[in-house]
Amino acid sequence: MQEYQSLSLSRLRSDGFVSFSNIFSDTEMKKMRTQAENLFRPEFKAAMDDDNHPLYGSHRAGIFHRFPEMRWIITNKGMIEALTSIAGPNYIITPFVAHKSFYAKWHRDTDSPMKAGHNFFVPQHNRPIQIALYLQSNKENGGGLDIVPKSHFEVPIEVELEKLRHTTREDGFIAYNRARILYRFNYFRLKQMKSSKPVYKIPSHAGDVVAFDFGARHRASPDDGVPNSLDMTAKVEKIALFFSLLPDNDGARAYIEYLRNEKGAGHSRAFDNQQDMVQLAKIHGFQVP
Ligand SMILES: O=C(O)CCC(=O)C(=O)O
Repeated sequence: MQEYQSLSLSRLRSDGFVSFSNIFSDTEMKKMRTQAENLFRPEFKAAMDDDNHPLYGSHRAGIFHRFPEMRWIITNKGMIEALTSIAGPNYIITPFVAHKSFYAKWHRDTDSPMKAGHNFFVPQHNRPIQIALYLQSNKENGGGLDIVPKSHFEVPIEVELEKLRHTTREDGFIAYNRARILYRFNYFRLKQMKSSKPVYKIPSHAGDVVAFDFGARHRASPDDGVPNSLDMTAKVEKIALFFSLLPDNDGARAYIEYLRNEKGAGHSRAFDNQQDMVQLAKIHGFQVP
């Protein structure tokens, strides 16, 4: 029997991203923005956070674990419906991070685990989904995301190339030369796949929820330095809330192990098994690790 897919899940699977409009009202967004700005006050900076980092801007980790007054965002009915439509019931969410003035360059979120030798994310249904709440519109000074639609289909080839890259002469003459030929073949296949894919700037507004496949090539829409209007004070500081959404499957378990033991091990340990969060999630039909 064919698996049932919501329209949103079909879009995510085929384009590598989907955007949910107006999940939060203007009033809710005002509240969210005030709360988020508040997080960046110096007294709320913990050892795991950054302020004005030259590459990463400012960020606050694990905000729903640390700041209970913001948990209304993850228990919002529209938010739960949107996340369920793409990750199914009993989905899992990892701790949220709040970013301020952070403009990530082109990358895939599968890059780090892939370079560490993992491939749990190769079947698309096992791949984590990145969720972004941008607290401003994506305008000239970049308040949202640029993405290359369908670039998530490149992931299996990227993984294959990474594997082949590690074949050395010590693996024997045949294995080494086979790897060289396959490497070239896959390299050109990937180049061809990449050649005809234009960049799309997702036209999100405050209140929307943007979801994208971990394997999609993306960056923060850049700040081109042009103010949004003649009023120079109109430039709104970029704030985004990010977290990963995992369907309740083997891919999720592998990713959580990877977070616990490797990437961000300190962060995930700090928020692991926090009972009030575990209970809150359970009441609302989802999970936190
Ligand atoms: O802040 C953004 O808009 C992009 C952030 C990003 O790409 C990431 O955290 O992976």
